[in-house]
Amino acid sequence: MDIVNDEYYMALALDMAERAQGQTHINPVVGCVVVKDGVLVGIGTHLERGTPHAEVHALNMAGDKAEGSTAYVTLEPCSHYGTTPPCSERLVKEGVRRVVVACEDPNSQVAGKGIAMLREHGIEVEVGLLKDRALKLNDKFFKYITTGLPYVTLKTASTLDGKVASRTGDSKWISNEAAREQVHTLRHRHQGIMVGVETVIKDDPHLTTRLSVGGLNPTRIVVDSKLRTPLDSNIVKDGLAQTVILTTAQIDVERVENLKKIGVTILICGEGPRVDLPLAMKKLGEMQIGSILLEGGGKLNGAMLEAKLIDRVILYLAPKIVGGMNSPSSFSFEGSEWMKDAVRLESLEVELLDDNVCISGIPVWS
Ligand code: AOF
Ligand code: ZN
Repeated sequence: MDIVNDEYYMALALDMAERAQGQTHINPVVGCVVVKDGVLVGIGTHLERGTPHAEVHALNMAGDKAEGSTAYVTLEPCSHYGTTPPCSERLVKEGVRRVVVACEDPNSQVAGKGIAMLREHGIEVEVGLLKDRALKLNDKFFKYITTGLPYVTLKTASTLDGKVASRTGDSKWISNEAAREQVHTLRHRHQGIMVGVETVIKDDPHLTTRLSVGGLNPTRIVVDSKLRTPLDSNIVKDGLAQTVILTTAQIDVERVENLKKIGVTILICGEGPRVDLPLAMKKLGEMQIGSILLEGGGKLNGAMLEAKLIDRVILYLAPKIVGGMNSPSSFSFEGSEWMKDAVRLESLEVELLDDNVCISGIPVWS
């Protein structure tokens, strides 16, 4: 049985925030719980950018009971006038006695100022309860708000020998249903989904989110230096989400116009011959794409890895060995000369999904 204490209530606030992942655009996910004399009197979650913050929902629910209460918040309450007035001010106004915060907000407009404001008004503030969980929950927000660059998750599904197709190119299916459902959850939780043009030509995917409960479709991003994306491909004509093509200055003007006419956004990323990937990330960040799920193919995975543009790697491994001297693999690049120079993953997590294994970690750059 759970024991009712600070951690119990903070865990509830984190649980609520966790469920809203993917729907807050470039904003963080935040949960807030208000407790008065050991009784839950208000709960709230930030649901969508431009709508009230978590604290506002919870305090509205608590009403008069907020006075003398404890508020548990997964992220430092804001101190700035953004789309909404500052939450710190509201907590003061409602007469909250104590605020427990899981982690600070690195947004330079806030960054400690929210906590300071609360303390200045005599509110008791404790910071750091379940901090690690809170930090992981908003890893995408933290990267974007501090660098202006999207957080990139590389996802790949392969056989045990690292192949993403057989020697004849057959790839349906490598991973099992549970793994494929997780991938759609990942799509829902990222603002963009990125693939190489070869994938578009070969598979003609929609790159949409297909979960049993629906979900948000990410912006489709294609790395296509020579603008070979077919005008009749699904991502161009299905109208299910925005499509952005990353290309170079070495392209045919008429083709650009044709694609623009049907609603595709074209971003010129360098003089060529290849797409300048660091520049592409900068431009996507400027478009307020704060997170990207990279879904291959192997060459693009390799290039993104070599450019050190990956923040998390998620590998789904199926218990199969397919072989093939030239069969495509998850990572296809020149590679390092020495094993000591291999890209290592840290903070490793391993999950068993029926007979598939999911290995996830954060790359360490040497
Ligand atoms: C909070 N509680 O629930 C959230 C916070 O554009 P705005 O006005 O929504 O402001 C967004 C910024 O506010 C965001 O970058 C982050 O620093 C903070 N988000 N703060 O106290 C919340 N979502
Ligand atoms: Zn706020």
